[in-house]
Amino acid sequence: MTTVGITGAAGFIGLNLIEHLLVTTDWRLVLIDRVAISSYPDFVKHAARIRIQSGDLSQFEFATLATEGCDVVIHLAAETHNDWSLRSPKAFVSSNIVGTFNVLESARINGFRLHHVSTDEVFGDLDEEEPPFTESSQYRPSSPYSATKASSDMLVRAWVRSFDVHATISNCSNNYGRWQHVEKFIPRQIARMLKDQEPIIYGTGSNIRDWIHVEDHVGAILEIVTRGESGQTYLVGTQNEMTNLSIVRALLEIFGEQDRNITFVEDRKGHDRRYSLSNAKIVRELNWQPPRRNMLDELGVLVEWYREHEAWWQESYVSAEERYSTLKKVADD
Ligand code: TDX
Repeated sequence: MTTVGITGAAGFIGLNLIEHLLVTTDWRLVLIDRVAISSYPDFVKHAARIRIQSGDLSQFEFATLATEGCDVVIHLAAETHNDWSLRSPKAFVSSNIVGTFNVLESARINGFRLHHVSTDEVFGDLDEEEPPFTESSQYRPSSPYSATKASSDMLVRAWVRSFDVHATISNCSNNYGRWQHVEKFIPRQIARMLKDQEPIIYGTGSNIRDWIHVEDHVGAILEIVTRGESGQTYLVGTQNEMTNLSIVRALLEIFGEQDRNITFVEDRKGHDRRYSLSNAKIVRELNWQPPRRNMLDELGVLVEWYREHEAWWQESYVSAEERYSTLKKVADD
């Protein structure tokens, strides 16, 4: 039976991946995260095939110990929020660069295959009329977050070439779906509207993101894990480009509050204008079927999910909003 390690298991993509694997495979799972995972979805009935490893991947000994016995490791663990990276970049270097280095060194010691999950942000941004990024686009990261993810991708490539580590990389566009932290754009706006507060948009709201449902991203990761070729990078996008303002307007419509005010705040520093990814390679080489979901319908489902799971996000919401208000104070000073 295959044993699969998942780093960042308690995070947004991790939880969706675990739920999927528990239902669709008989794989043994090693759930690796700094954050306690036991309070998340009901894993009790699958306990026999789950091992939990709690600790920090920036510690080498923990990384090698946690991944012992794994045939494959799907590396999701990362600090991921651009806004926080502008304020506290050091944590991003530690988690995203040192953490990935330790996972790669563990791959040499423990002999597992690695799939490294990365982001479209490594390529920087695009103007409206430019064609989507491809696997050969130049790396031009804009924020400390994207620079550390770009660095981690480079480490993976070097370890494949220099040490014959078996590894694949995927760069995905913006994800939406269940279990996303309320610090991020869509859940933040949903949480605010559920609390009768105005949505908050950076700048004019004209920035564009290419949105994919997290369950479709999970499907793409598994295609790559099972059929991807070592040393290869695959871009995962759906060409579902939306402006931030159009998403907020869609959410207001779902809430039946088209007339509610929107608060436009000072723009994020270095704010990337547009992301867009070509999925031609993963479609051609792995026969991945780009999903055809209607995002507007999915947003309605998501609003209901966040309404029903307030107990899960309430505490994070309070601390994220507190953190946002201190960012604002720094900007005002
Ligand atoms: O309150 C907000 N208002 C707002 O207008 C927040 C939190 C964000 N925004 C804007 C900034 C972006 O243009 O919404 C857009 C999306 O913001 P985020 O959710 O912070 O995502 P983004 O910066 O696009 O980065 C995301 O995509 C790539 C993820 O956070 C990364 O983890 C992923 O790698």
